[in-house]
Amino acid sequence: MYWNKRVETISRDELRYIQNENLSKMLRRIYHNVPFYRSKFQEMNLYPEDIKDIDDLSKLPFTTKQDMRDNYPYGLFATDLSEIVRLHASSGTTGKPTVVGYTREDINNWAEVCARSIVAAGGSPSSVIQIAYGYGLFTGGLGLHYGAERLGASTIPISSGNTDRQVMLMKDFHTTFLACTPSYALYLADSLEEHGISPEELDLKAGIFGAEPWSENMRKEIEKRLNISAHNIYGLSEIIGPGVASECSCQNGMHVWEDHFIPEIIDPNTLEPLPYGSLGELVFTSITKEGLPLLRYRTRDLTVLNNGTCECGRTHVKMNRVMGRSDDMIIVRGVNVFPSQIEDVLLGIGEVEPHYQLIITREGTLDCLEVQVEVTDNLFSDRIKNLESLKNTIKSKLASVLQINAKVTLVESRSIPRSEGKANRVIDKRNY
Ligand code: DLL
Repeated sequence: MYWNKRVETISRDELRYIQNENLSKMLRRIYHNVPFYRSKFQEMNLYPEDIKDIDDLSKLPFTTKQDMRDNYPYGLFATDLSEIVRLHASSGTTGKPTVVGYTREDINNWAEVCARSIVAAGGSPSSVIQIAYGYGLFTGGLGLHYGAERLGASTIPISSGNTDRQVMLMKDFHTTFLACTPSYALYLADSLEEHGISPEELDLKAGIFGAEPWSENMRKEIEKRLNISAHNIYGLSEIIGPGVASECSCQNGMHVWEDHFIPEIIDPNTLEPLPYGSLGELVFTSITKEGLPLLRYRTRDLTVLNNGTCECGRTHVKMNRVMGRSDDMIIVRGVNVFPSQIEDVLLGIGEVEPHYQLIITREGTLDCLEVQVEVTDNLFSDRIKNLESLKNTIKSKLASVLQINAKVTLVESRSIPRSEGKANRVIDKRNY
């Protein structure tokens, strides 16, 4: 089953023609409308007309999260704010979030790629789709919501959390298709078990899970415990949100919807493009975006692109599951966290030393983040009451910046191991 058979099974030659056309249009748009890109082109003595083929992409400059930060909030938008109908945001590296904007046409294209992704994973117009990704500034909920509605499925916008209610609705509304993070899928499985509901009593058949790394073993567990087929879906706010790439029934890699997003793999150190089959950093150029088209955006996600044929008939290249990051971003309960954001909060509070460690564990199926931070000798020997109040201040500041609750442990000065090189601030004990 396809959502858009013509495009999903298009010949590589025709696809390339469309990509070249759209790339030219996109380059003209950013050159004329985004001063940041115009000056980059000028520095390199380049004009949009110099780039005639996607093979020439490697001549063009990259865009990074730092560029988004430097141009906060709207500096990289290629349209007037009056054309923007939606804003979303994801974690920035420090206090300010990364802001993304969509025109009506962008929302339209986003619904299209999400509909393709849901159908590739086994959804159909007769599906009952429970969307348990967060709604709000996070792109997961609303992105897939529009895709599910575009498909004509019965869409349940339940958002994340409130697990008892999720379980009740899943049973009573005869949910057939689940969309949430893979760790939440396992949490729901636990909850079903607690309620004494076996997966056979449900109508669930398939699901799309993403927004955080997961493994083949985790897939097996989700499939067994929920009695469904579990599919990987990838995306990032800067490029559009969920629906950049998604898995078909072959379950061995995610088709990148290449008529909208051109993927490249580069060596994160030399920044040189690498051939298909090599492990490296994924880079995207969004060629149809109007609101915020990005040129060679460095995702920092490490993976492999494969251009072999796929049994499902789709011709778009496949990316392997994300194997790591080329920066220090971690994902806790589906929320992106940069250690630098935590450092920013800690140093802003004073009274604590600039020595901290983040310990991530999995309790049952849920991620837990513990922030251990050294406090000054004076304070440590101080009254418990003061320590408690400092701990609470840190906790609530972290919650407002990160949108997740972290456990805060105050430790004695010099008790966190020092490193001679790059400080190892993150200890990830999760077993994916
Ligand atoms: O996580 C968009 C999304 C929502 C994707 C729902 C899939 C489903 P951001 O919050 O901007 O956007 O985070 C993007 O999350 O660069 C990856 O590091 C990670 N990520 C997303 N999908 C996957 C996946 C959404 N399937 C960042 N596997 C990306 C591993 C993923 N990591």
